[in-house]
Amino acid sequence: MERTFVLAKPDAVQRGLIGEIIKRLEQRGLKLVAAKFLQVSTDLAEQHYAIHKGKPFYEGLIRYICSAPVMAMVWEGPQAVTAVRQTMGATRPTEAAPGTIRHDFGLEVGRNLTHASDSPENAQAEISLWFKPEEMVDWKQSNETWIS
Ligand code: RTP
Ligand code: MG
Repeated sequence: MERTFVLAKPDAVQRGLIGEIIKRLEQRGLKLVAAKFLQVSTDLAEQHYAIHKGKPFYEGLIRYICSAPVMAMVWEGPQAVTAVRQTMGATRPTEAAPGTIRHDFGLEVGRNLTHASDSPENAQAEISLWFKPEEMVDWKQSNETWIS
């Protein structure tokens, strides 16, 4: 089992798409193991996007992530990193495949609705940056009990 870090970015929150994003990840078969709704500080945004410091879009990206609340989540499943990035689609919504979140709800790379970790190593680092160990919920998903 693998875990990955996911953000519903400020545009997703403002547009009322948190539920849609969660719905698609649930339908994919992934399991939610942590979630919190928060206003991101500049400090947290800069740590999260440290890899992009110096790029032309960096300043705008930090302003975007801090511009409204976000929903931060950890999802678990087999190859969760790859699976979530497939469901999100390509970074540029105009290059994302139909049926992906970024395609179905957007057009602008600077308003692309979601973030998802791009490797298991980065997922671990991002999970520890955004969540305390005690905020992770250890639970068993039992379809037999809930679907009959
Ligand atoms: P993310 O980190 O948010 O999951 O997105 P990603 O891996 O698909 O894309 P990445 O290359 O890591 O870029 C991070 C975020 O920066 C914004 N961006 N803007 N204006 C631009 O050319 C540009 N390029 C990237 C996007 O919000 C992207 O998700
Ligand atoms: Mg990225």
